[in-house]
Amino acid sequence: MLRRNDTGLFVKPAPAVYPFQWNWDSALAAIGLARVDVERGRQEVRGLLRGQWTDGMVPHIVFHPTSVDYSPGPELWGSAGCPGAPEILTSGLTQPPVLATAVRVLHEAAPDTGFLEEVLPGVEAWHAWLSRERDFDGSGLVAILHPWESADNAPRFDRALARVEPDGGPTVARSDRRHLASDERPTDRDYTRYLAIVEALRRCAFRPRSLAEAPFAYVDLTFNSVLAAAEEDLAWLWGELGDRGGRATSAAAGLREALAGRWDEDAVAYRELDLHAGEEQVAGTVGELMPLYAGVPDERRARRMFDEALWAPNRYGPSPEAPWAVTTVSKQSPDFDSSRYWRGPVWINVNWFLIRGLERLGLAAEASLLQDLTLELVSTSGFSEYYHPSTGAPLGSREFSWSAALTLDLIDDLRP
Ligand code: 2M8
Repeated sequence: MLRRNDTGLFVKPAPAVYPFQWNWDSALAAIGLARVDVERGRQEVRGLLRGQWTDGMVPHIVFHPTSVDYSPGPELWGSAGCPGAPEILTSGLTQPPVLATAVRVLHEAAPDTGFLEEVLPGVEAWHAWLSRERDFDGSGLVAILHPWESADNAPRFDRALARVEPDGGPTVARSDRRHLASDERPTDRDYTRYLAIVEALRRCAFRPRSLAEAPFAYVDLTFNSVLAAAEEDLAWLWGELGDRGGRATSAAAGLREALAGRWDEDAVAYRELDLHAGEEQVAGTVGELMPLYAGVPDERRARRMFDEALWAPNRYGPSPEAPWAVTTVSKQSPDFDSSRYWRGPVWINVNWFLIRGLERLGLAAEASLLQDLTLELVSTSGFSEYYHPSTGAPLGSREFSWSAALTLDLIDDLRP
């Protein structure tokens, strides 16, 4: 299936809906490719870095020249007119930085210091850019400037998004509508605001000097947890080249400490922050458990998070009415929706992050429970973009690359 989605230049996230190179999709694809074709995995990393901007940002979409019908496409971004953008057209946003982790997995599968010398400076520049450009409140945590930089229409963004003035955004046709059921996708109401944010950011070439130029700014814990783990992996990779990786080592420690400071004892979750509202919140989405992936809680706290949140039937865990876990939104939340995109369905990448986090914190039995359930889900319903938590039915696009790639990674653990 990954081979079918392989254009030769990059692996498409899915056959028709997402025909270009998306950032974290590619990194997650490379993690799976490390199990079957390491050189092809390295190509994925190289392809993504072709889209890097001179200031370090690795964009969320690289529009490799292919003749496909996708909207909103490169014209929405106008990257060619932005200082520091590469020759190849890209979006002006970024995405959770899984790349360093992918490079580490590739290197562990087949060590190649030549490859590290080639790609680590780019990864380093991206991470440095994130802390330089996106730490708006000096907390050590970075902000996303658009829901497209994380889990698009997750309810945690609703309030911040509602504040965005929808007028002024361009009107574009949505190609997703031609391929997928509209009740499984973000609404038009959300979409007009997504476009209005792009329009506002485009006015400053996607480099707001202050929050006043960014209509949406959110300290997302999925993004920050992925970054914390990636900084640690980057420091390890520099070590393979005999370098101390000083910036990455201290960034990893700083991020972990800042994440730890977001713990909410009553909610048994970590708090996120809408920077324009200035209020930390627990909104009942799985992002609040993601610091598990970065090894933030100690074993005791991680166990509590597992028992009282992640695996709790009334929150994210399996229940008689919804046996497939983990849900992306707590079942207690009034916003829980079993079919709509990031508002409830089960996603394989989320499960994979949590499995790896539980393992690193010493919760091997708990990690296995989630791993078994995840593998059962893909064997029952195939490699879909997301899944209905009650029926396990495939939702969104079929033949979704990261679902297949991460399955390859998970089954590799089962080899004797
Ligand atoms: C989704 O995002 C795109 C826009 O970038 C969309 O909604 O059309 C998200 O799930 C995102 O996380 C993912 O990287 C992308 C491609 O799979 O699709």
